[in-house]
Amino acid sequence: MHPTLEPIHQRVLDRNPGETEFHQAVHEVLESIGPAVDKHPEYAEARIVERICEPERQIIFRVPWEDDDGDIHINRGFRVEFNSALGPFKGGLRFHPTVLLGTVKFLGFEQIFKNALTGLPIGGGKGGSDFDPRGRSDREIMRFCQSFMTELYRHLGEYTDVPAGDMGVGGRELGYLFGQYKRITNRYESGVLTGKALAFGGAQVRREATGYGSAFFARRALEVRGDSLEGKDVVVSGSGNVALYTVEKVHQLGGRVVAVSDSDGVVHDPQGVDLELLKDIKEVRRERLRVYTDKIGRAEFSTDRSIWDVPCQVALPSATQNELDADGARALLRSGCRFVGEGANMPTTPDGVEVLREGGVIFAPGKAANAGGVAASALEMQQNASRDSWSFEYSENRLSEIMTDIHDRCHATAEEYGRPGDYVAGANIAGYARVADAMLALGLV
Ligand code: NDP
Ligand code: 2IT
Repeated sequence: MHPTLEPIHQRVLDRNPGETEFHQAVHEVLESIGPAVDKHPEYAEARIVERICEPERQIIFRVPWEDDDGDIHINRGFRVEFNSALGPFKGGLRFHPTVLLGTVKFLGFEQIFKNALTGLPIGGGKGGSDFDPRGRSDREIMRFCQSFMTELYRHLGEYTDVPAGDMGVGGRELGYLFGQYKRITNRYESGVLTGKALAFGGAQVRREATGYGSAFFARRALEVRGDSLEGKDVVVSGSGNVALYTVEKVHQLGGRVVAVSDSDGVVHDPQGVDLELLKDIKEVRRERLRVYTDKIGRAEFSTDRSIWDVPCQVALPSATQNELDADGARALLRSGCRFVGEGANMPTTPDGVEVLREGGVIFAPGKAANAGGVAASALEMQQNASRDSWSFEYSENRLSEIMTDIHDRCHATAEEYGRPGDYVAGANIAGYARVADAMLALGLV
């Protein structure tokens, strides 16, 4: 780490005890922006790094709700409004039992740089709750979302803070959240949430965007090296929103996804997973992945096998943070994997990244590779602001161009700062410089 950043890093650790995921995300960024520190003394003078590491505002609140049996539950809600130099705070909501303040801060911190990389006018934020949606009825989900929004609405606005989905939050949840926001505020403010269903102000391709974008990034990274996804065996962890639409686009681009997973285990289907069946299981029936083998006899479901042991040339971790560690990375190296692109946020551990880097694997960090979701959210905001709606084809083309731009900017920035091929350095420096320039221009706020 650059010597001037070390005390700043230490102060972040001391002031935010126990927030290990936040520490990990900050370390990764500070470790790689050293070359920008030398080139831009004006950033240090304005204390840009210190300011970026401190959220503008953090909201923590009680979320009481009643289940179908009349029992009362108390969850904790969060919204961390991290940085609004480039636009309104923007980032998803995660509903998952593991969510702590440090989880939301890691995601919000990543979001600042990711959103800057899109080149669109969006700041960074994140929110969520330790609510566990698994096994809950639609009515329970609705009551939880209504209670959550009854506090959160006062902090939101299309020019202030614009949430979207993340793990455990999709079109259904955003509908209940929007309904409650509209009821409390008496405003049909479409642009206050993105990822909405098409039935009420949503945009074409937002649902598909993170997965499609991740596949587009992989296509571009291979293309600049004279390679493609054509004929490649691909492993995609998870089977949620990001994973499903990654599978869809990889298949359209000529690759074959041979394994997907959920938190119970791994499906290995060497002939290529059946996407329609997966969508039916996960999106329509909301069932567990293990039922896949009821219909597809040739596939195997395993609870003790690591997905990274499935041989592949491309791996797209798209489930959750720290799911790909050094052992997983070594397994990928053994099977000849050439490219790892993070569909999820921070799915690779620092040790895992190190193994991949030493092994010569092309590695694309989440803040670049999964930026398609939030980019499509910004396009949804544009459409809502102009009361317009674009076609699927037009929206997908915009997304594809944005992903190519993000790739090329990360690639060029890495070269410019003496780290050719290092997308981590390229993404962090390019995102950081964009935010830093805006913060300088806005004065000490
Ligand atoms: P979903 O809730 O739709 O899906 C999450 C998937 O990951 C599920 O299949 C889930 O399985 C699986 N999973 C969760 N924890 C584990 C675990 N410990 N081991 C194995 N599998 C696990 O979420 P998304 O697809 O929306 O999000 C996935 C990742 O992508 C997250 O890191 C998110 O932050 C990131 N992301 C999402 C974007 C979006 O637009 N949705 C945009 C950019 C990034 P199970 O059902 O068993 O829990
Ligand atoms: O991690 C992410 O980029 C998201 N969950 C999407 C955020 C958004 O506002 O669309």
